[in-house]
Amino acid sequence: MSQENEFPTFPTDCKSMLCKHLTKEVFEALKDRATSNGFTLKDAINSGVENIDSGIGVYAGDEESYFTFSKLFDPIIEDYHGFSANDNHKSNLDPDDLDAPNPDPEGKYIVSTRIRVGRNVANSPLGPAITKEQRNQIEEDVSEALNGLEGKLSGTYYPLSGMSEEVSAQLIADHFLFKAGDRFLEAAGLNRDWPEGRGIYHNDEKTFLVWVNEEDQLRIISMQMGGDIKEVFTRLATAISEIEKKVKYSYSPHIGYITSCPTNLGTAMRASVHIALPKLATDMDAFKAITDKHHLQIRGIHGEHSESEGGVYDISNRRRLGVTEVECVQDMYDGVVALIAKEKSL
Ligand code: ADP
Ligand code: ILO
Repeated sequence: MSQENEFPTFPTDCKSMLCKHLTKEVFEALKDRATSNGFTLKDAINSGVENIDSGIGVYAGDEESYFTFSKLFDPIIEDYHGFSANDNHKSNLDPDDLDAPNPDPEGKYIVSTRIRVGRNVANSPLGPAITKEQRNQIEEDVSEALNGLEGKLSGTYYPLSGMSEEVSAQLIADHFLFKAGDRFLEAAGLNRDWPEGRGIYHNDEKTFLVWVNEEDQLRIISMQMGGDIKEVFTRLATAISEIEKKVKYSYSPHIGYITSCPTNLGTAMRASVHIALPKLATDMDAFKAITDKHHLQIRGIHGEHSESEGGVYDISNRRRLGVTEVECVQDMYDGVVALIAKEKSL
């Protein structure tokens, strides 16, 4: 986008939700607005303007962004989550309501299970608009809260500053740590002052982890090998409520947990399995028919925007807003059962 705050032009084959919903009229109505943190429309759309291959293309700088720029965010939220401006979010983190016996007790298909939620700290700007001092303060407060966790959640906080290249590369390869230099986050202003203020907390077994100050201020993660989805969910639910005793999360009754990317609003939950489906992978239409039916997303095994390796895919819930946490995991579970049944039949 030019410095003059002009309507951005996108190539005709651009598929992002930004280029679909940023009409000239919406742009003109919002272009001179700013939130009380000084976050502008230009800041909100920069990632999608610089990365024309974005799927979404927008980020919020604070909770206010969702209201100040609602003419752009509302249609994107409705398009992604099927959630309208009149709906209200709902929450249910009770593991007893989840019907998910291990779909693969012999371990033939499911390599590992991971469920994460995003959380941000109440009354703070989000990552795209935060100052270095505010970010460092959040790191201090959150790491102190995490270091006080007990029992199976007890662990250690490792700041990224000072972590050796070797250790961080291994943590990334093992799927525990976020990657540096993501170009979508870079253009959203989320990589400013890197690596200061960022870090990872984990217990000894690395079944419970928290990313600090990546795309969201907290990414609370429960993961383990195999397909015991209920055990992973139960650990996560306990961790979320234990951390909440010390950190107040940013939450709106309308759009749920506030996150910097609108795809994560609501539950902010992504429940995934890494699953080997080598036969089904040869018929992507059949594969996608099942994932679409169960509202699932297919990713590669090194995170978003990565490719599959050896017929192993990352399968996760797509909807996060207007559905409960239990429903998010149930979507994933029901779809995985259907995928395994199809793979077995081939
Ligand atoms: P998100 O944090 O939004 O869920 P990514 O898709 O970037 O985002 O994944 C983050 C990391 O988590 C990546 O290293 C990815 O390989 C890993 N991961 C995701 N799902 C699983 C899983 N079921 N088992 C093991 N690792 C996983
Ligand atoms: N801004 C990126 C990613 C969108 C959804 N994923 C995450 C990690 N928030 C895009 O528009 O493709």
